[in-house]
Amino acid sequence: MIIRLSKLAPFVAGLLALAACGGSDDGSLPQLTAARGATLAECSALATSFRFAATNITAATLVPAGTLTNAGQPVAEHCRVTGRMNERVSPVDGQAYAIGFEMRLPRDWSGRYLYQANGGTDGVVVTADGGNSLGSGGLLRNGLQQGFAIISSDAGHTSAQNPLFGLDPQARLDYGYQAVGTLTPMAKALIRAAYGKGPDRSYIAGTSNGGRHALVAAARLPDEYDGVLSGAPGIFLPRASMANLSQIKRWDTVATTRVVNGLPDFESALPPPERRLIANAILARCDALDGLVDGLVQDTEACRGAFDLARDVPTCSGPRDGSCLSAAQKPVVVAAFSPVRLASGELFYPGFPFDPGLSQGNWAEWKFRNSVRTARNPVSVGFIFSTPPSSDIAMATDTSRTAAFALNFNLDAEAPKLLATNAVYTESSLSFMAPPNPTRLDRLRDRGGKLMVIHGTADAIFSIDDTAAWYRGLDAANDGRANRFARFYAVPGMGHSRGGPATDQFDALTALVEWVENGTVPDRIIATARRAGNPGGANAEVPTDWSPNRQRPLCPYPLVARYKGGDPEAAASFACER
Ligand SMILES: [Ca+2]
Repeated sequence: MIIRLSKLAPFVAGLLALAACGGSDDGSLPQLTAARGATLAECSALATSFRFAATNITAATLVPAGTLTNAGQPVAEHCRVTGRMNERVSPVDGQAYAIGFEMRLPRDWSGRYLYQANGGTDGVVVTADGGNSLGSGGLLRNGLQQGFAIISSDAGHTSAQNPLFGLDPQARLDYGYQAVGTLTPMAKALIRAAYGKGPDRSYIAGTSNGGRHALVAAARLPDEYDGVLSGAPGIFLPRASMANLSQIKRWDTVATTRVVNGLPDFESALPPPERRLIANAILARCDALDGLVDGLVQDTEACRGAFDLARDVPTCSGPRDGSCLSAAQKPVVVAAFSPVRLASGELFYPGFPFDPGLSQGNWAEWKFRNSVRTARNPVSVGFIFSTPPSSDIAMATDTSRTAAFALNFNLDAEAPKLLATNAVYTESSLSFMAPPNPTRLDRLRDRGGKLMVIHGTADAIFSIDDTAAWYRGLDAANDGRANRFARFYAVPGMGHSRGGPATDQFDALTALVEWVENGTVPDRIIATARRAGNPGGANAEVPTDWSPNRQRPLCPYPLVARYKGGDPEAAASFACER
């Protein structure tokens, strides 16, 4: 069939008109203007002069230059304001709750506001310095040093209330998303009071649970934030916790020691020598696939087809001695990297790609200890993510009970509790923890906002495959052009948020600001390995045969850093390609 151009003309004209008024049909999106700086006008007076609904300012103090330092450099003079919002007594558990926060307001301000989203189960007002809590290891310049006005909060409960705050329905919602929504307008008003103008540009950044907070804000608060930086996001965090717990029983079948220093510990199921054995077998098959044998597997996708644990790791004919895996161990390890499914066959949580970063200590921390010894997973699942919450209150303080919870964990019986509600807990944990419609970020996109997600390939708790699946969904929802406003970068070898045999030092926040405010597309982020002498602090897991400051580009998914020749330690020797 031939359609005459003249018949299409009105349609084409309509498209052009749409594009001209900021529509997305030609691929262009609005360009936000750059922030303009200002100087702090008020500090100590804010303690009494600043008024905001449901807000109690407890102190406002000038912090002299050099009181804080980062990477050996002083942080300049700034104002620290502390306070609480929504002070209340829970009608459910009788506890006093509030959303505690601090803001740090630099004397010389860039005009930018940063919500520093914190990790774990929150409960701590981490210093609002925009430092390593944003993700990356050893940031050379933190957010305060870059001139951001920064807020940090406990997300609505104290560390003493961890994890039993999950018994209070409002504290659950604050932890999930409402604390960010409550604090944001107050933070902007406080900035206005301190500088005489509100922020020109607003950012939210964090890693792990903080990366989750950031992604949730991208979906729930697209008008409040111009730039979102999400590290190692637990997009579906409660599922990741349950998936991890569902493996413990299987690990136990090959553990040789079950108690270490008086506490439950299953790391003997796959101790460091055996993880190094696997890492070396992965490297033997996959290191060269990116063009350079350098201890890094950039082409994770190709490695899936190239590496076969059953075939490539020797099977022990005698006792386990670090040179082999037992016939019983191999299927347990394979299962730990495979998708977790319910008995019905429904996918519950994706698997994990094989990456040599499993040799690191952080991998064991998340794979084994947080499900038993530190009790993080059992108590989060039991008290915060399940409806109704566990009635075994003793589990909050007794690691023998959390170990028992993990060893007896029945995924099919527990999974429905993530979606359950009742008269007291009216919102399910997947609803309050995950971004609603996580692939529909149209509002953020259409107003010129930008999103960057960074994830370690060897993350042992939040799977990079989950993040990749989310990004593919986002791309599909954007007709294959999500990269106009959202990019996702893998960090090969890196564990959860930082660490591992990896180039884990990178300033993604500056790249985000450049993209949001200047339209500089972050086609690559330069990342550095932290050997001894790095001013941000050394990473002991960087192999000694790497140059002290090895650099690699972090490439936007699905591109891979491929070696093109030249200095093998320099980022410029690599191209981001398919
Ligand atoms: Ca390589």
